[in-house]
Amino acid sequence: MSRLYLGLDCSTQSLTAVVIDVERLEVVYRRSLDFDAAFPELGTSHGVLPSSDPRVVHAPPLLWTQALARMLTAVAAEVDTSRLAAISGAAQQHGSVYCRHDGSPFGAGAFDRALTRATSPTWMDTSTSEECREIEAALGGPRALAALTGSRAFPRFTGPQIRKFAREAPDAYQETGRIHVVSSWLCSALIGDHAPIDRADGSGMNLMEIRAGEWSQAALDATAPSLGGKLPPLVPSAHVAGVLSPWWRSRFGLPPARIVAWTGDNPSSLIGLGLVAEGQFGVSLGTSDTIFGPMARVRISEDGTGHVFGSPTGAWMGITVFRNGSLARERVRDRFGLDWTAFSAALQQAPPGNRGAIMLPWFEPEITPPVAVVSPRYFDLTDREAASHVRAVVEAQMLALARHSEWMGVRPRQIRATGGAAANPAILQVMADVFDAEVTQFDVQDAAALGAAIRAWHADMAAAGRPIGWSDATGAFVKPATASRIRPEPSRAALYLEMRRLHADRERAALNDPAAGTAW
Ligand code: ADP
Ligand code: XUL
Repeated sequence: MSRLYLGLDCSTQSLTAVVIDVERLEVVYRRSLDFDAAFPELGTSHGVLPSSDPRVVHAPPLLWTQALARMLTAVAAEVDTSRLAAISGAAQQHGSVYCRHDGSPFGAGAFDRALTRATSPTWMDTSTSEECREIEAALGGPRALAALTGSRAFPRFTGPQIRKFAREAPDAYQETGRIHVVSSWLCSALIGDHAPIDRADGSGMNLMEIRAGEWSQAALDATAPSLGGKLPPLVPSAHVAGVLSPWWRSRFGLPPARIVAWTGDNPSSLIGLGLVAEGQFGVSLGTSDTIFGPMARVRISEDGTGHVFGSPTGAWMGITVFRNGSLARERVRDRFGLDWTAFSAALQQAPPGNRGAIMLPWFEPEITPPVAVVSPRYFDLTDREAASHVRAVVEAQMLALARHSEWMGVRPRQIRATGGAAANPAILQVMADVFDAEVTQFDVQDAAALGAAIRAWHADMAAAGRPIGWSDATGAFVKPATASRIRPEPSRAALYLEMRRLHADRERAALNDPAAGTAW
């Protein structure tokens, strides 16, 4: 009887499930659950809670466990789960969940009773600049922190968020016996006890020594009191954390499947896109835009824009993250009253290079480069035509992706694109032209969930003493969408090299001068 593996991805706005059949080598099930639509009573918009301070972006952790229960109800009804051998998952990175030391609420399915804090700061939160500065100062500056943990301090990273909580709510912090990331919170829910944090997601906390894969005592001390005792252990991503707890089995009629440690959505997408050798690159155009690729050895981003995370393979990955991804594209789309078809048509109407017009689409505070306040900028973008504005937002995003990934030291020749907006070939053509690289669209939206399913299979085989190689495991499932290869137009290569320089100039001007490029 052929075995099945379930991969889950709890992203910002939705939970996705993918089931693979490893004898037929096919994805046999896919389902996605939109948080806002499925749980209107929790009051989220785009997966997060409304807030009077735009820097504070939280979500209720019970949203994620309720979504897990709703999803497993569907999986149990629609999949032959008697063949389910193992489950793993991925989640938005950096978000933190504050729990009691006692793990028994997980076993009882009483996830609300596990909590010492009702809401979780998410990766979109930018409210901890002060804590970032303090942590960096305590550890010898941003470069020293990056050399130690793989990244300088970023407001969304878990360490600065923990520091803020410990300062603002010292009693609740003291009551907190375990601090999870979103991935280990959901893994805990499945095994019925506190789960470990895998090294790939653990590297997004500013707390782990990036080379050794262990908590850094110096970083713990610089962050919050008695933090070491509150963190779960770090484990390799292939660690089997337990089996599906009796609560899920009796409630949903599911088998005692192995639960493989959960990881971050970006490390999981690395596997789901088959990126297992240095030189390969992925770009995810989701709520955030990210560019990432495997790294055989640790290279630190000198200008401080990128991060080095662990890879589920045990090596590392470089990644640069932009907050103004899909929501910025939507902002421009909606401003001109377009749908995606009209957006794509408008994109193709304006000439490549947009006659030198540059937008810096900081419609929300930006991560790369760090921009603390909402401040979109417009340089030589004087008309109010949809075409030039659509072209400007997409070109700006692609130029930023290209420029702010140069620190990884490898020039992308082939890019695998994923995420919601990778469904749009017009956007991918701009990506191909700006990078002067071939772009292949991979089964969009599901890369992180597919990566989780493949990781579940890979770890289950290793645990059974029959290990499989990463290339074999990914190659079996990771296939480009039909006819999705988009080639760069050679005549545009020189133009976009010039645009890279112009974009860098405009960005520098905007960062140095609050009034630069403000009119449109
Ligand atoms: P996340 O996983 O980060 O929640 P997704 O990868 O699912 O996000 O991407 C969702 C986004 O994809 C939507 O917010 C929407 O803006 C975008 N999207 C969907 N279809 C298209 C399209 N045809 N063109 C451009 N963007 C699209
Ligand atoms: C990565 C990051 C985002 C989230 C989105 O550093 O902040 O990509 O993981 O889910």
